[in-house]
Amino acid sequence: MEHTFAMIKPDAFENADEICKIIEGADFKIAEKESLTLTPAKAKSFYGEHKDRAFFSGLIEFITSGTIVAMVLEKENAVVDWRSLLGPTNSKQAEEEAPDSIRARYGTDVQKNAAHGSDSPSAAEREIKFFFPEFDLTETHRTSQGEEAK
Ligand code: DAT
Ligand code: MG
Repeated sequence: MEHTFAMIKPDAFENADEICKIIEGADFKIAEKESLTLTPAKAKSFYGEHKDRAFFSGLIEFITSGTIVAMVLEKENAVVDWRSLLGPTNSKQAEEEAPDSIRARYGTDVQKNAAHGSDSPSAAEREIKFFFPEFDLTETHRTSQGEEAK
């Protein structure tokens, strides 16, 4: 079973319960879930790959501006399927190309885009460990009936 990292961003925190229902309705198991506010240092580390981009300081300011929900999602093809449910990075583009996507429904533009998803299995592993260092990626956290595995 594959895992990916998902984060509901501050602009969509008020819609977190609704977004979680969409996630579970798309057959993901939410294996971990924690609400927190990122410090600037932690945000810079998480988004380190973008540190030289012009939008970096705005991104850090935005992502630290309120509560986020960090989650581990479990599903076959979790990485690709969560990116697909998210939609394109820019919520304006998402509204055109993927109107049912989470970024179309809950985001606003290229910065305030409601949620994050790991872009590869290796990024998923890094990002899951960043927020949930104890998480066991080798374990399946649900049975085929959708029940909690012990
Ligand atoms: P994604 O979140 O789809 O993986 P990314 O990794 O390229 O996109 O960028 C990380 C985040 O940075 C993205 O969710 C929103 C912000 N961002 C990306 N491109 C931007 C831009 N041109 N202007 C402002 N913010 C941007
Ligand atoms: Mg990315």
